[in-house]
Formats: sequence, C-alpha cells, structure tokens
Amino acid sequence: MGRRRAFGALILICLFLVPEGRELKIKDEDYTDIYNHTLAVILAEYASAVYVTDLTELFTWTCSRCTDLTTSFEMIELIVDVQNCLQAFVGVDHNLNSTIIAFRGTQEHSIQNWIEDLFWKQVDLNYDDMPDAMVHRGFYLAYHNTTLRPGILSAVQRTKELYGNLPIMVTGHSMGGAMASFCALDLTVNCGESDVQLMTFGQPRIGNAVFASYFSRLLPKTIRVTHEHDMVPHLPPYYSCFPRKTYHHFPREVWLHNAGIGSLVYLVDEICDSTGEDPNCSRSVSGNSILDHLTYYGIQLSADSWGSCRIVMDIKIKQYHMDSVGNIIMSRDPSMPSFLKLVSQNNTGSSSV
Ligand SMILES: *[C@@H]1O[C@H](CO)[C@@H](O)[C@H](O)[C@H]1NC(C)=O
Ligand SMILES: *[C@@H]1O[C@H](CO)[C@@H](O)[C@H](O)[C@H]1NC(C)=O
Ligand SMILES: *[C@@H]1O[C@H](CO)[C@@H](O)[C@H](O)[C@H]1NC(C)=O
Ligand SMILES: *[C@@H]1O[C@H](CO)[C@@H](O)[C@H](O)[C@H]1NC(C)=O
Ligand SMILES: CC(=O)N[C@H]1CO[C@H](CO)[C@@H](O)[C@@H]1O
Repeated sequence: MGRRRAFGALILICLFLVPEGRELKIKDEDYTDIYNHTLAVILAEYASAVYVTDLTELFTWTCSRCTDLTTSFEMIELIVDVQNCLQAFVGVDHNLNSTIIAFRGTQEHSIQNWIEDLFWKQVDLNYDDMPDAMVHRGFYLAYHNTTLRPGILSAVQRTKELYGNLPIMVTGHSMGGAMASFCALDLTVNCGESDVQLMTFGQPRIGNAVFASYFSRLLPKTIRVTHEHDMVPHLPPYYSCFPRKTYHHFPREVWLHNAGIGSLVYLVDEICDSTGEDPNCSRSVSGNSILDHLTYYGIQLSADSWGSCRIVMDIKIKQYHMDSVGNIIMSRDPSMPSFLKLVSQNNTGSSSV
C-alpha cells in the first residue's frame, strides 16, 4: 500500500511539473481501408459470445449470442482455464473464410475492483527479443503461462489441417483484448503466421512506447476500438514524463462516440491517428464510465451472469479433456461428425463443475 501511495505521489508530481514528454511517432500511412464497420460488428459479436457461461450452448454454437452475423461459425476448440478463470475459443467463420480466436474478459466478482486495480499495474516485464520493450507481467502471463496458449496453438494447427492457411482474426474485450493482443503477436512472431488481424474492444494499455512501436510494425492490421467515456482504455494511466516506464497504446484506435447536437446526434466511428495516443480521440474526454465499457455497437460485452467463475456444462459431453488441475478443453473431432449434432439435440441436463 505504501509503495502504491509513493508511486501515486510521484506520478502526481510528474503530471504537474512535466506536461510535455516524448511521444511515439509512427510514419503516417493510410490505414482507413483496414477499418471496416461491418467486420467490427461481427468481431464484437464473437467477443460477446465468448462470455457465455453455458459451455454446451457455446460449444455447439446454440447460445442466444451465437446468432445474427456469426451463424456461419464452426467451433474447433473451446478452452477454459478453470484455475485462472479464463475462457477462449478457436473456430472458423465460413462467411469470412477466416480463423476466429476470441478471448473472454475478466469474470471477477466486481468489474469495479478490477478497473481500480488497473491504476496500479506497472510495466514490469521485458518482452522477449525486443530490446527496451516492456509489458505488464499479469496480462502477459494470462496468455503465455496458462492453458490458453497451448490450447489455441494446437487448435490453429488443427484448423490448418482442415481448411488450409486461412487468415486469422483475433478479438477480445477488456482483459480479453489484452490477451488477444499477446496472442496475435505470438502467432506472428513465434509461429510465423503472416496474415493476422487484431481487433479489440475497450482494452487496457499493455506495454510501453517501445513495445507499441514493435507491435504496430509487426501487426499493421490492428484496430483498437474504444467507446465514448469507457474507463478501461485510459488505464493503466499514460504519463508522458516516464517514456520508458509508462504505458503507451499501440495504434490504430477507432473511437466510437456521439457527435452533433440536439436531435442531430449521430454515432461516429472516428479513425484516429497513427500514434496510438491520439489526443483527439478517447483521450480528449475523461474515462469515467463503466457502462460505456460494457456496450460496443449496442452489443453487450460482459458476462451473461456475473459472480464466480461458474461453469455450466452438459454432463453428456464426454469428449472434453480435463487436465490434472481441472482445466477443460473441448475439441471438435473431425473424425466424429455426429458429435455436435448429438450434443445439440441433448443439451438439457446441465451441471456445475
Ligand atoms: C467489410 O466487411 C464485410 C464482412 O467481411 C464485407 O462483406 C464487406 O465487403 C467489407 N467492406 C469493405 C468496404 O471492404
Ligand atoms: C507460471 O504458472 C505457474 C503455475 O501455474 C507458476 O508456478 C509459475 O511461477 C508461473 N511462471 C511465471 C513466470 O510466473
Ligand atoms: C478460403 O481461403 C482459402 C485460403 O486462402 C482458399 O484456399 C479457399 O479457396 C477459400 N475458400 C472460399 C470459400 O473462399
Ligand atoms: C486536434 O484537435 C485540435 C483542437 O481541437 C486541432 O487543432 C488539431 O488540429 C486536431 N488534431 C488532429 C490531428 O486532428
Ligand atoms: C442423438 C441422440 O443421442 N439422441 C438422444 C437424446 O436423448 C434422448 C432421450 O434422452 C435419446 O432417446 C436420444 O437417442
């Protein structure tokens, strides 16, 4: 607690004394052809579906959030890290002809507490093979040191065996956006994937300016959507006076906000500059809303039931694999085409694990 307060005081002093600092500059290119509103809405629907707690409905793609624009989705693997309360899935969208990877955001008792904690997260880990690039250890480990990474990489491999080299789209909301970012980078840097697109919604900052610079070079097709006064993209805070230690967003932000006045208010998808920290986008307003964090494009991006890391699953699903610490991996086995049908016809009896 004392360390926190001291750090807070240092930051306050810094904010008052040194208003100007080093800003990341990235060569301006025309990225406007990369942001596609329709695609963003589709990916937001995936980011919403991954919050579903009923694993049977999610795995068989029969949940109420699994309709609308995502009906051509085929689930390949659903991964639940029970110990760390994390959830992600890998599958193929046959309309987009792309592999989709989606990460769930935090499922803690109180989103408020989670957001308050974000204030104190420091960049404290050097990213491998990127001199001076630093990230937040907790976000990094949530992807790299849990069941998620091996589950996702093996599912991506299986998808290749089934459908060839499809483009990969990685998405997630909030903390899920942070994990999606590390996953997209991992696929590019460590797995040699050349066509990875990242789209996140309301994600926090995850690394420093050097990291953001590497990130934008390696993943130019990245869109980081923010919404009105959503608090989370403002956190952990950005302090222009600690260039090495402070957090810095990677580009490209797209800020959803209302423009116009009176009865002429309309929603704008504002495509921001290539610095990652465009002062005229979400940074032009104060991040003071949790409600704005939970809805993007009118789509609910939060758990369908809050509370503990509850798992609801059809007891008839025998094909899932549970490891020694109780993590669950549900895989579609291509040699058993009837499996999905069987489960979806008999998905009445749910049980809690
Ligand atoms: C945007 O994405 C949708 C869905 O993939 C696609 O149908 C549409 O053609 C795209 N629009 C543009 C302008 O690229
Ligand atoms: C990775 O997780 C394991 C337990 O899940 C833990 O013992 C280990 O310390 C973690 N590694 C790091 C670098 O934190
Ligand atoms: C999907 O993409 C793959 C790889 O790019 C390609 O071989 C295949 O023909 C595409 N399928 C459709 C239906 O467009
Ligand atoms: C940002 O806004 C300021 C004032 O509102 C304006 O002068 C400036 O040109 C804007 N910058 C960009 C990059 O749009
Ligand atoms: C496909 C399948 O296994 N369907 C079963 C669903 O459950 C009913 C009764 O519980 C069985 O009669 C079906 O065979």
